[in-house]
Amino acid sequence: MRVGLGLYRHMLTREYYDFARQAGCTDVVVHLVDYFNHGKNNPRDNQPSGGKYEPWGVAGDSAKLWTVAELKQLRREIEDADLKLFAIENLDPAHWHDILLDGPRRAEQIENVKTIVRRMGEAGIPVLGYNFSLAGVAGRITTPSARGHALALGMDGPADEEPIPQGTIWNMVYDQNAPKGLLPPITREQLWNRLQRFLEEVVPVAEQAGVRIAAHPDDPPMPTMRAQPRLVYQPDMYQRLLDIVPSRNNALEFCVGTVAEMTEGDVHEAVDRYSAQGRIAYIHLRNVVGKVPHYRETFIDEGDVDMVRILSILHRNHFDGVVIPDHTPRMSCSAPWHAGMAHTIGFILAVKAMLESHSFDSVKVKTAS
Ligand SMILES: [Mn+2]
Repeated sequence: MRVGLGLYRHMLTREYYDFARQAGCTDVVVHLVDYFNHGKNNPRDNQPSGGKYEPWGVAGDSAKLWTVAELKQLRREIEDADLKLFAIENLDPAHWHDILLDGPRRAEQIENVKTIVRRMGEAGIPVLGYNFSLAGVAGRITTPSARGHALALGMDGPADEEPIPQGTIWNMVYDQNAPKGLLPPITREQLWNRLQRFLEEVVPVAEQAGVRIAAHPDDPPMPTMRAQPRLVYQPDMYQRLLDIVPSRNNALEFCVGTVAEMTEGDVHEAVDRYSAQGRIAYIHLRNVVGKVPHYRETFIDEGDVDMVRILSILHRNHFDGVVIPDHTPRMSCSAPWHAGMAHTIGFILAVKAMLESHSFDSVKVKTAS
């Protein structure tokens, strides 16, 4: 198990790399999509939040894919700071909206994704995280509900009143000139079929390129959001995704907070089940109180999830990927994002040190049961 930090696009600078290294990380997971582009209600000093139904921002340039030279340069800059570039998280809606929507540009956009995967392989970046979701992350609210009245995200009731408008997908606007109107609703099986076709076409290319594509579950894990179905909103549904193409390269970006918010199953058992199969590429770690549609994000060391147990299960199952903090509540200081991340990383490193230390064998025996 290695410990990393997730960095948004505007954080891909030496200052943030040094911060990650100083906090004790060996790896980084980078976002190349600028979620904050023209986002009215989505400040850059926070995780992308948006309003309950407001998109995060405007998607990128559909004609411009990330080049091998750009990816290699990024990798070099990160390695210069003594870190590894472990993963790129999320595809740009501009590059694959019609794969999600089964739209007229689907064939062209499947080629986009294959090209991105091949280029990542050439640049030596081992993992691509993605989120096969129409509504994406919507319906959340911010309240001072974490310890010490820290501002944290949460949810209070379903989010189906406002369907997705045309030109918007996965929290982002990909077509600012789209005709007025709403996205027509589809069935859950139609959406599974779109995912299946995507995996059947892309995973063989990922295998050739030596890249793992890794799925985030639906966050928040509601059966529907904005009047559209969702795919992975209970722990068992991850298995269906994995079984579509049984390959190490068809993997998971396992989000502990999201799985803990699911109404069925148990997050500790799910971590055990999927890490034992060797199918988790990397982990988002965050704690939470409650389950959908009523939950609150919390600091790592409070909340419903037993983080020592999660990390000990990963250790016992020889998880060889990266654990990164997901989101944290905003700490009261001039650098709330940094403080939250450093606090979470410190906690993870302490548990990791304990698990790897021979002086704590008795603790290991106890937690491994
Ligand atoms: Mn997550």
